[in-house]
Amino acid sequence: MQNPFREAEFLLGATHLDQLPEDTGAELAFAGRSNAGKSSALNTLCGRKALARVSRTPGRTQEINVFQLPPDGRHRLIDLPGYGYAKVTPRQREHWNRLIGHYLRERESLAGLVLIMDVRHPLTPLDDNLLQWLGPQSRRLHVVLTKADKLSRSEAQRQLYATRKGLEDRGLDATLQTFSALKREGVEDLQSLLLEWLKEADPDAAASRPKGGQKDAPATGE
Ligand SMILES: Nc1nc2c(ncn2[C@@H]2O[C@H](COP(=O)(O)OP(=O)(O)OP(=O)(O)O)[C@@H](O)[C@H]2O)c(=O)[nH]1
Ligand SMILES: [Mg+2]
Repeated sequence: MQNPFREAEFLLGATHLDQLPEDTGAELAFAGRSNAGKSSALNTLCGRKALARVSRTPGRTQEINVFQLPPDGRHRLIDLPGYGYAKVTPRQREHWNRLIGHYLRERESLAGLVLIMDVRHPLTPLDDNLLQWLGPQSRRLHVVLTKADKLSRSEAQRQLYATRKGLEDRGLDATLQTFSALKREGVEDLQSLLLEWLKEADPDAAASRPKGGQKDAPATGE
């Protein structure tokens, strides 16, 4: 299958759920602490330098940013606002928390969540907050320990094992990997997993059909 992520396009930034596109198809959301490296991971996934803004100032991505995937936007990538940025008013923080909480609980088309954590600081209390919002309906969860270039290979592996244990202790069924946007490590693993999720979430999707061509007859009627 060709890589749809390379042709992701920015669609809109939403500060309220009602600004999001119609809740159909399949979305893959990226969440994580402010400055964890979400936007960088998204850019690396898509092989683009500046698809999602990368900030030097933490907390820059304050909206739910929506990127549509070819050919028709039925599949989308979502860059959620980072949590845990200290320099915001309690009101703003409350607004973001509610926004992300509602998104995770209510978004029907959310096929899976990619939780981005700094490999040096995985599973902070704020990450736990987010994981609670995911709720018992247990959406697909993939944990990306990024900035792996900041540690030696063996240290990064140790963090990976510790995080896997931490997730198991919380009763969470998640896949996980190390990643580096800087060194472009782990990109293919992330791409193939997310493609798999899209296929599972929406097997009849237009994305897997040749444009304008004959589509395969599904085994069970559409
Ligand atoms: N060394 C290293 N630095 C990284 C990596 N990924 C991101 N960074 C740096 O970490 C900082 C934050 O990256 P962003 O991608 O903007 O993080 P974010 O999670 O989107 O942050 P907010 O949108 O502000 O919440 C930037 O200075 C990046 O250059 C990585 O894999 N390795
Ligand atoms: Mg960002």
